[in-house]
Amino acid sequence: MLNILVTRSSMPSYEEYCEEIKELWDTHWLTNMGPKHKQLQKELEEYFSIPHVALYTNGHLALENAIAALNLPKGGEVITTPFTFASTTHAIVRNGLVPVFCDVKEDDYTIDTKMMEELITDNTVAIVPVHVYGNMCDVGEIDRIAKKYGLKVIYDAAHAFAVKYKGQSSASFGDASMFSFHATKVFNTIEGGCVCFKDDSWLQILNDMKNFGIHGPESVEYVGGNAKMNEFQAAMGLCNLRHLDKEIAKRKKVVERYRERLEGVEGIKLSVIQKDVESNYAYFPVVFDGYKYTRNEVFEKLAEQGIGTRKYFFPLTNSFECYRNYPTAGTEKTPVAQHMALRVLTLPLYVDLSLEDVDRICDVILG
Ligand code: T4K
Repeated sequence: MLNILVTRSSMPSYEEYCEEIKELWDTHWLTNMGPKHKQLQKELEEYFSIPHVALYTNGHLALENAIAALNLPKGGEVITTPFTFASTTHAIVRNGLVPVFCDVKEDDYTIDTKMMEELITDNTVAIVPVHVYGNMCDVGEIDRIAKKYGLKVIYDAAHAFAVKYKGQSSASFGDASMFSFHATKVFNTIEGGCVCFKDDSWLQILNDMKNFGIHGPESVEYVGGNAKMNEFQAAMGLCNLRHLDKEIAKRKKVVERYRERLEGVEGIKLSVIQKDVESNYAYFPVVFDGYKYTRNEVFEKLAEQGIGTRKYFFPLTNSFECYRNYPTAGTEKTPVAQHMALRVLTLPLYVDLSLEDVDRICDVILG
């Protein structure tokens, strides 16, 4: 009986983290944009090659704030995908906007730009696409459509840390991109996230909004919340960033072994390797379509052997109970996404998953 979970948080050594947080006992400075926060922000701006990074206590609040910063008219429609984590759709709705669900592509599960234009109405105000599993959306086409119709674009890049398209960081597309630094992500700050953007005017707005809208010592300009990253989170990020390249290389080996074992098996479909994209090997989704076992059977077979997998992303967000009364909801409007959601399973993937364990997982799937 194995005990393999779908992922496992990357962590620095105990000693490295203790060394990083040691000075907090001297300064007693624990949060509110302290020195670790400032340092991580600077290091990430360099890492992403982007003028601005606003750090957050988690990715969800980063996305909510990024959308709020656009100051879009309430009731405006936002084109998005239902093949994502609950967070994406909730962030749109919690901003008083209406999600309009666009279907996804069969080969990489990202939003299908061919279907996008027919969903645009006079009420459309923005597009929130998702670089799902780290696969890049068609950023060129999204940019063209956004410009044609005067729409804002905020990427949910929660899965796309360290991904590059034609050598350019995934952080550099659209009006802004949100990254999640949750414990389960390629790069983590325990919980955490950020918004990356180029427009200098956003800096003050985002920094104010994550700090109760406080603009200056005696001025509150926005109805903000509290979404600041604290110093322990930032310290974890500083440590993890040092090891990231090495870790991604290890993830790559795991993914390559999965591909060696599962590629070409009848009824098993793997995500396409995208042209011009440098992957972060964040997730390993497998679609069981016409295979000798259904997705749910494979899930059970693996679970019986103590191997945890996830049905990311089932159910689709447009089938959530809380969106039942939205006229735009309903999985029948996004048949490809629904087809995938019923058949996809993400297999265990983390830095020190051994190739022997990958083989055992594949043996169970193929057995
Ligand atoms: N947009 C997208 C597209 C997202 O995928 C997410 C988050 C967001 C936005 C929002 O970003 P954040 O606000 O979360 O920063 C997980 C994560 O909680 C969530 O961050 C992530 N997406 C989503 C896809 O997955 P669960 O409920 O599946 O996680 P959980 O707790 O079952 O953990 C999965 C496995 O990870 C465990 O079996 C073991 C391992 N694990 C987990 C934790 C919590 C660890 O090794 N260490 C840990 O501390 O949601």
